[in-house]
Amino acid sequence: MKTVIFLVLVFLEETFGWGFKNGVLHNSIWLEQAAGVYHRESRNGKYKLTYREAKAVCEYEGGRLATYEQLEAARQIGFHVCAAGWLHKGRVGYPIVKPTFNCGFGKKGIIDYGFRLNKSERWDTYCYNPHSKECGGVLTEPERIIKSPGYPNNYENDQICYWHIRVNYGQRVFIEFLDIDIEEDIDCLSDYFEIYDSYDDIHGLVGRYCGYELPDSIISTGNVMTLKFLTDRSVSGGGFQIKYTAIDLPSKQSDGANASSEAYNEFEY
Ligand SMILES: *[C@@H]1O[C@H](CO)[C@@H](O)[C@H](O)[C@H]1NC(C)=O
Ligand SMILES: *[C@@H]1O[C@H](CO)[C@@H](O)[C@H](O)[C@H]1NC(C)=O
Ligand SMILES: [Ca+2]
Repeated sequence: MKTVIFLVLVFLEETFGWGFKNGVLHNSIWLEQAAGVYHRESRNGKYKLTYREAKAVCEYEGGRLATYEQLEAARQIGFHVCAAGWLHKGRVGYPIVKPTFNCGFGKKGIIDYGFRLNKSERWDTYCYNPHSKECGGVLTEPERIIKSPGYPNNYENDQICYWHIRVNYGQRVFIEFLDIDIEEDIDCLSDYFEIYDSYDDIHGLVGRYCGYELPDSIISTGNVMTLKFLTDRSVSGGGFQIKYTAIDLPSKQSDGANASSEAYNEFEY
């Protein structure tokens, strides 16, 4: 029974490019890339950003606050997020494609809270960044070495890369770090490399990495993993080199490295 529910939900999610992140229905990175618009919340959780902070979050990733029109254009191609965020000039709203009663008051369109007089109110944010230097790709080989762009030369600033690894169903992904040199700071806020135990950057964050120390190897719970590499405006490094290998290890029990299995737990009601 559980298995059936899981398969159906994953199918729907992949179809619409949506998922739940912190209980919020959220678009996958694939749709966000197509739209050039994406939703961000504070690292401390939902509705924690003032207008000034929201602007900084977008600029930090090389983008800017989305305008109402940009958000609507994204909505037209399916961008849907059930969380109000700051927009250009202090407007607040969120895009609804599929109305429900607990989200968007049953209405479809941009749910518009208008231009806020109080810029100290706390919401999430919507950023626009169509020109991020994208890199990455979809990898289906059983084994491969993934390098940061330009490796072993320094990686570029303002870069965002996603690698989507998909091995045969029933197999799992074994990830080994061969080299890492990413601008180091506490909590890896400037540049970072992230691993998700799922098909997008919404579910199952395994870890965020920066600095020089080689992290432990990781084994996924399923046959997909997503890697994300994000850099800010200044200070670069040699980058990273990792190797993934498809392994025949059908069950989810962990042995050695523990990959998060959050992605799947959510569906086991
Ligand atoms: C503005 O909003 C903040 C956060 O909700 C609140 O603490 C503050 O009192 C508000 N200021 C005014 C003038 O209403
Ligand atoms: C992996 O996680 C499980 C459950 O959270 C825990 O019981 C187990 O000790 C962990 N194993 C390792 C090697 O960390
Ligand atoms: Ca940097």
